[in-house]
Amino acid sequence: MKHHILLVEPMMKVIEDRLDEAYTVHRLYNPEEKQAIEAALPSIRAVATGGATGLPREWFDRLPALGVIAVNGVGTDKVDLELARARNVHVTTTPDVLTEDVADMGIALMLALLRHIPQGDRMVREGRWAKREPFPLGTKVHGKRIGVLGLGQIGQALARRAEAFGMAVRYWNRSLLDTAWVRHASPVELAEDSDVLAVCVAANAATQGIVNAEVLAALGPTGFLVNVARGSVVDEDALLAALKGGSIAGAGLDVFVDEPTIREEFFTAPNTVLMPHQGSATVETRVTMGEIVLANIAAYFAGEKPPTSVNSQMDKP
Ligand code: 8YV
Repeated sequence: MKHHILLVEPMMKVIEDRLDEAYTVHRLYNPEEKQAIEAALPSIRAVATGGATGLPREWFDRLPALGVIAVNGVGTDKVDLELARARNVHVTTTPDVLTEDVADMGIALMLALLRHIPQGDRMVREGRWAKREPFPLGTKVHGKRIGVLGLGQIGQALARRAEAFGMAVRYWNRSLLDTAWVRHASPVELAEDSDVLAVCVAANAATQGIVNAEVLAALGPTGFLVNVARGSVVDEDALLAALKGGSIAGAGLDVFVDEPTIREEFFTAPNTVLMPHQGSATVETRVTMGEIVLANIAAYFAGEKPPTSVNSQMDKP
């Protein structure tokens, strides 16, 4: 008999096919499965979910047999890790494999923002170029300072790319790292010394709203913000006010607090490039991520420790 698993958000078809082959998959996002899911709750032992979705707390109570939450991503901010540990539930992620793609997205947003790529594309398509409509000059990237907020794997990959573009790298990170890049003592000091502030910091209680009004004021009217981390690390009220008031030059954002529903003010905020959380979204990486999810769930059902469990101090396999 197949084990029951709960799929919280869709994955790639090739991965879902393999899940279907191995398990009875209950799709939480499919309203037609609501009743079947209610009936299956006591037998569901594994959950597969996205990093930005996680698993709401109340599901721990609804799933008494839960043993593993396999996150298809690196963020664990939407899973209560303490509760998981207390309940002896493994939480697994897909480390390493999405680093380069998220860093690419950070650079893509920066270039799109500073060189007006979305506006140019629109102008050409709408025939306005042929009418010789003037196009605003961009901002030179080469020679500018990039401040990387959070110098983990993604931050480092982004910093390496920025260096290749001729940018001077500085960073803020909670812990001191063995690197030649200049470290600033606080996010405010980093923003003060940056033309582009690239947010790569992991979301948790300590980093919630770390990019606040003070940091944005320090970035200043010629400074650009890029966020490929999580919406929650930026104070969106302060960001919208800074964009509207021109106290920062613009923002390139892949992530938002209440995504996929985002605040309507973002649609009209000046100098913004908005993406629907696509940092890790390449075919190659999503296949690799999916394989890690499959491996973690398979290991759990085989009675082994899931290979990329983040709560490794748990005593059971
Ligand atoms: C994914 C992510 O977009 O790694 C993360 O934490 O948020 C992203 O890689 C997401 O997990 C897919 O739903």
